[in-house]
Amino acid sequence: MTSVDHKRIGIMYLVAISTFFALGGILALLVRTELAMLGDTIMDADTYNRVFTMHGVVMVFLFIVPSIPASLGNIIMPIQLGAKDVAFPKLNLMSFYLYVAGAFLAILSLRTGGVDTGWTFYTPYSAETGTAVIAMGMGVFVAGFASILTGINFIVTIHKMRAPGLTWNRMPLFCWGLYATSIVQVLATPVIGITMLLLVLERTLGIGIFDPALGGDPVLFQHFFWFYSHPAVYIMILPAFGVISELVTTFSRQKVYGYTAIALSSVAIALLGFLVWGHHMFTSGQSIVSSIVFSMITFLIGIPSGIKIFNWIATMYRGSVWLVTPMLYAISFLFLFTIGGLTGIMVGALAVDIHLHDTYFVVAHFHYVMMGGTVIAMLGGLFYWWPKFTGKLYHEGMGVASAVLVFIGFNMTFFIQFVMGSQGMPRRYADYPDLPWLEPLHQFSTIGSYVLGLGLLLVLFNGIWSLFKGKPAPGNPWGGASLEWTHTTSPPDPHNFSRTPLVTHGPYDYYTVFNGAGDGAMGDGMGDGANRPAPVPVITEGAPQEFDKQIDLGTRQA
Ligand code: HEM
Ligand SMILES: [Cu+2]
Repeated sequence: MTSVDHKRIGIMYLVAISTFFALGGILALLVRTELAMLGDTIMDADTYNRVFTMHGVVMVFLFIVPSIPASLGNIIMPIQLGAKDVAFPKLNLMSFYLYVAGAFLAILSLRTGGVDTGWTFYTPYSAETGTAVIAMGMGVFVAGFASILTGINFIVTIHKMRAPGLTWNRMPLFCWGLYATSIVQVLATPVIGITMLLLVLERTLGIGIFDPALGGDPVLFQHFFWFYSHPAVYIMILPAFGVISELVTTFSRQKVYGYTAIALSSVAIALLGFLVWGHHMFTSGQSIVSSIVFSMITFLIGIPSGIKIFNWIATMYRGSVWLVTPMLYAISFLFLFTIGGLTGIMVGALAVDIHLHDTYFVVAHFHYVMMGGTVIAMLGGLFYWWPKFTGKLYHEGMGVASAVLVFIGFNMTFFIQFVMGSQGMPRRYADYPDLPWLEPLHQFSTIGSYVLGLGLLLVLFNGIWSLFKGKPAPGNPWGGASLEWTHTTSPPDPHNFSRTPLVTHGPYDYYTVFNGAGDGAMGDGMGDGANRPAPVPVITEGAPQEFDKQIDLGTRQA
């Protein structure tokens, strides 16, 4: 628990994050169960408010913001860069404990019954309610430091710790995703920190910044909040884009199509993301001109996002697609994130949002992005890198079953919510006495959430199974070409590499890696997957040793 090894810290994060995901998931199932029937099903409206708030806060601040970067990013990114560790290992450990401290404060709020403001903490209500806003606000404040420090650490690591020869345009796209994320973490997180502090000061000292009676402005809170929280949705999704880029190329056995476009579109999204916060405030009374401008800039973000989707599909085009668990998750992501993204454009359209604001349409939209996007990508990445950092193979059959259950359960739960939202089902309501015809739709959604929960349990079970019963993993079970596959054992040594690798080719240059000196035959990234040796089948015996020999440690070192 005091190790400064990035892999150990990443695993500690993974355990902590998974715990909060489970807690948030249980709360979600309680919320869904309450909605399954008209009237009070298992809780009253007051309890309901606290439960969905805790679900939202736990999922956003304790799970999804740290999720991919702090766990998979910490474990894998330094290895992909050919580094021994991150730039500031001790700071990395400190981030982890700050995160734990923040989580502790947030959980402390449960002692007095939690918070009932929604995860957005809007004033004036949050300045007045009797619930534990102060403990929760301070929890978010402290956890924010963990996020900022991780961001700084990753930026410096990427600038300073790349192995010789690993130029910017040879950097794996996962690192590019994390780099763009880190920029947002460092620039945006201080804003939410200060906002939470101001809210606490407003409650304790009555400083009059949000309270109109004291000369403040409650809408100012919304501006502050979304100035962080819109960029924060890119903290959530950019790492996922990075993971998907890795999965799509490895399992299509093709060089990634449009490397530069994918890398730079992440940075473009990170920067544009700072200019659109007002699309959350179309109905807040902000001026029509601002609303129109915010709406237009929101459409712009669709461009770099679309570029990525097209490039991933082009990477798969004429590749020999290998449908193992991580790739099933990656393909799920392409479907689900596209739905999430396109409905985002819909609610970004000013006139449409006036109608859909604060309905289940929005709930469905953000779950398609956060769960269908980030969570699914994280699961894919987890299965992909699991053999690498645990040294054990997972169970492929169970993996496939989980991917299928999660996909079906997720769509059952959330697709129907688009329908309910457009028919007027408001969000954050415990009951819907005026919309009785929605009851069967709600029930369908609730059953879907149980299916989804079952799929997720299967993932957990697979992990436990693998740790005890899984076969030892070879160094490169998937035939990847980036450093974590070609130059380290599974799991890697404490210092990752026996010698600092010298990098002479790009991260997806399969031809060079597997067929000796490159003659550029893989150059166009179209349809030449056959040039790569068949990777090792995951679960069956045999082949690993054979395959490992070719890419044995050191043979590609200069
Ligand atoms: C097991 C899967 C999940 C289910 C069944 C689920 C279900 C729900 C439900 C029923 C609500 C209440 C909607 C309302 O009345 O406003 C909700 C809200 C929310 N969920 Fe989830 N959710 C799940 C996963 C997630 C994940 C993975 C995230 C993010 C990482 C997330 C983030 C949120 C947020 C931010 C809210 C808004 C809370 C608020 O209104 O303050 N959920 N979810
Ligand atoms: Cu936004």
